[in-house]
Amino acid sequence: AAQYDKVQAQEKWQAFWEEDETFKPLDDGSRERRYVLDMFPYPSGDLHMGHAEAYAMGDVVARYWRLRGYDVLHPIGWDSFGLPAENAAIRADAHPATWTYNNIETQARSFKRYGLSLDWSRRLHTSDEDYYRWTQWLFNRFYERGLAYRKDSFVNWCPKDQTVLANEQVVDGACERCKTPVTKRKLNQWYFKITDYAQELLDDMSQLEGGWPDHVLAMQRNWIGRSEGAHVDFRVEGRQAPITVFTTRPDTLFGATFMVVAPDGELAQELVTDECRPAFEEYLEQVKRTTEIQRQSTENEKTGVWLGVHATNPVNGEQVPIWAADYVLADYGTGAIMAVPAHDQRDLDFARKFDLPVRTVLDVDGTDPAQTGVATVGDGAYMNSGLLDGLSDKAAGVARIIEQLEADQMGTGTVQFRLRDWLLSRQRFWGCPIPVIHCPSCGEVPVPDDQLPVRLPDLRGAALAPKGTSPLASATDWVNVPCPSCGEDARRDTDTMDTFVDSSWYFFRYCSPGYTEGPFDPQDVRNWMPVAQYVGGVEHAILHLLYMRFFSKVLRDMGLVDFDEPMLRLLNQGQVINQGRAMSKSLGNGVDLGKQIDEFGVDAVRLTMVFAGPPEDDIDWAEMSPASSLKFLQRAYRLAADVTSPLTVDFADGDAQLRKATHKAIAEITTLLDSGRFNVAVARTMELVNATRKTIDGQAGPADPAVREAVMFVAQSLSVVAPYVAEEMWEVLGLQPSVANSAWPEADLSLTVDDTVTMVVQIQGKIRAKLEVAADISEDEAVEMALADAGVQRSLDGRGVAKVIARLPKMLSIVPQ
Ligand code: ANZ
Ligand code: ZN
Repeated sequence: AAQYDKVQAQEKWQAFWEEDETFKPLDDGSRERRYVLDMFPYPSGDLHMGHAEAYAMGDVVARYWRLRGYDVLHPIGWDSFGLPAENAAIRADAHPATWTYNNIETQARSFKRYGLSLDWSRRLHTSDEDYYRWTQWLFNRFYERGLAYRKDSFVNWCPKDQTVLANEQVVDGACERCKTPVTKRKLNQWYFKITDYAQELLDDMSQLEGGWPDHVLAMQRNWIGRSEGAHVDFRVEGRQAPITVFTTRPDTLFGATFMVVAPDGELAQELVTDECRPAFEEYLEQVKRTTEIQRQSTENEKTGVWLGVHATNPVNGEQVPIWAADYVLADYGTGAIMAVPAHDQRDLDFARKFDLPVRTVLDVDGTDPAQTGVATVGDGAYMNSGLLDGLSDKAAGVARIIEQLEADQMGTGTVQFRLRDWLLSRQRFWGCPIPVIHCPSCGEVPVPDDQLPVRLPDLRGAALAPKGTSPLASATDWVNVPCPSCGEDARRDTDTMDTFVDSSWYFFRYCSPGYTEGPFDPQDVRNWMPVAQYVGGVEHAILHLLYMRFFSKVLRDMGLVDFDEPMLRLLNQGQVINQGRAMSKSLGNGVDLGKQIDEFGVDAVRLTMVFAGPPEDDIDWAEMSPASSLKFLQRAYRLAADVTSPLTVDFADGDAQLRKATHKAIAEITTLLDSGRFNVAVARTMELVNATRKTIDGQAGPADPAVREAVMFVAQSLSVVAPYVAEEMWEVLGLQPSVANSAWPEADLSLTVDDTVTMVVQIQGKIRAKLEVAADISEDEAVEMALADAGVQRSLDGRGVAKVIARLPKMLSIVPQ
């Protein structure tokens, strides 16, 4: 029997698609445009099983939409700056570019072999000069808008990588990349002011509901962390300005018996008396050694020191002591809190440890926290609370006290976000240089746009080894430059940008690759964006997806784009695991993608990925059988080889039963692919293959016109998953190449209706209606149809249904109430 030769087919069609530029969009407005985007890869070695799954899913969408007649943009590029390249370069005494671009070439070859429907002409690398030039240009725009600024602060420091980390890159107190426990360091660093957009990043998620997975939206909502509450001012004797605290429970103000400030904030330094300073300094050293996670843990034994000063509680004039303790964070709220031990567990633990007063101001459940050691929270009847006594509802209490504080000018209602500004300075080499020059006279001066890019100097090998300062500082010729504004001797900024900056705008660049007047042509972006489908791993649920949303909003405010949200739909594909666990070197359970492809072919590997389950679910490769996928593909191919009817045949003359199966399959698979249920679509294709085989081997035979119609659709439907075999089938059918250029058929619904039967509807023994219904009608459907009938309605005369007796599909009897 005829066989499809997988290796030969792969080579043949890969060459054809490339030569034909099959996947280059027309971009002329003749068809509706759709942009399908895969998160671009990091060039770490060759492609692996995880890539294979993610890109298979994106390709299903891209190929399907092409068949549906859209002009599809499906680009590829590389996120090619980053630490692994730099570390490899130190080890190999080479330049990071060597490792980077070698890996990119390897991956590019693998992508092509994997049969992805990509437009290679738009390929980009974020480490290319003509890309990072525009990253710097964007930095300048952010700077002009006050959205890029420098400040001194304690930052997360990875002692191993010798670089700062954003909060998002600290996982369980350790460096996300190398797992080394993170410490704190005070540095002057660049930040992007993402907090200006906190409310909008939250609000605009309403535009993403339904298009993005709920759990991703929940994670973003959490990360942004909006809290409603109040700022309350506490006066300190001898100090001009009051200390302002942020609290979500201003209604518990009468129970505030002490204050706590962050030990590593400026306030503590300023407030501490000379007497208390030695103990404080010692405590501060201890705090710097603790990780963020330990600090925030509620389990932790409370620690702290008194600063030697008091403040005045604004509602009752009481003097309360001010402490420094590490459970208060310097960079949340105002870095200072009013402690209400009766109603906040952390404050209560602290009060009991240091013997501070506990005053209950809310009766929640009759218990007394001072006795039980358990803080009571939530709504309760106010007590010892002056103007609040008599109220018993939190919302009312909060509103009442804010009203009073505002009247007395001692506080205001406010909203606080957990989201911090985005720390973007990195003391590493292989990244985009921050385009700023520091001048003794002019201060910080952005490098003028016409002098961009600020190219990386040529450093390699040992020169890149981590020293705690940026490697760029050692390139003195590069560092020392005249000030662009006054000409005096000045120094370049020696930090590079977080690589998440690079990946926050790459999808815009794809719309107009090679554009030289700006990062992108606004008209091209208007044409293609927002992205109709974004595909990538859930590990980016916070970082990348929040940053790129932020960038898009800034670009919108600059007038460069005209939408709020750049990605309308998001698919997080699952992971490929093996024997129940993530693949890892130490477990030795890795599966090599190249070997799988050599053995079973690209189509079988892709089919296995897609058929395994819903795209969002993990795939355990140990439970998969690419061999049976290959067998199925051979079976599908043989259908095409068996067809004997001429090209010009009239399908209308075909076998009715197979036609019905085909058109049912068209209708269902269309709906399934539209709704992202790719695995079920494959299952339906398999059913159609079986039905077609039966017809070929049965009375109708291989010359029946319905067989040709069915096999054509099998090829089209398979082409979104297993493109090589589909092209071979299309060719064997005598059709013009390629199936990727063919038009998705429309289901003829008249062919799919099932046989109908007359159903009699009786009410109290009298026939009230006769309805044409499907032979396999369900009781629910039958009742629904009956109740919709005018005769039945008249007879029921407003009465409900007490009971139905069904002998379907012929008879339905209704007993009214
Ligand atoms: C008094 C109080 C009484 C509080 C009470 C809570 C309960 P969220 O919801 O996370 O915004 N807080 C404020 N700034 C802080 C900081 N920098 N470090 C640690 N804790 C801080 O939490 C806000 C609450 O966390 C604030 O409300 C404050 O404690 C504390 F019965 O103020 B509350
Ligand atoms: Zn100057």
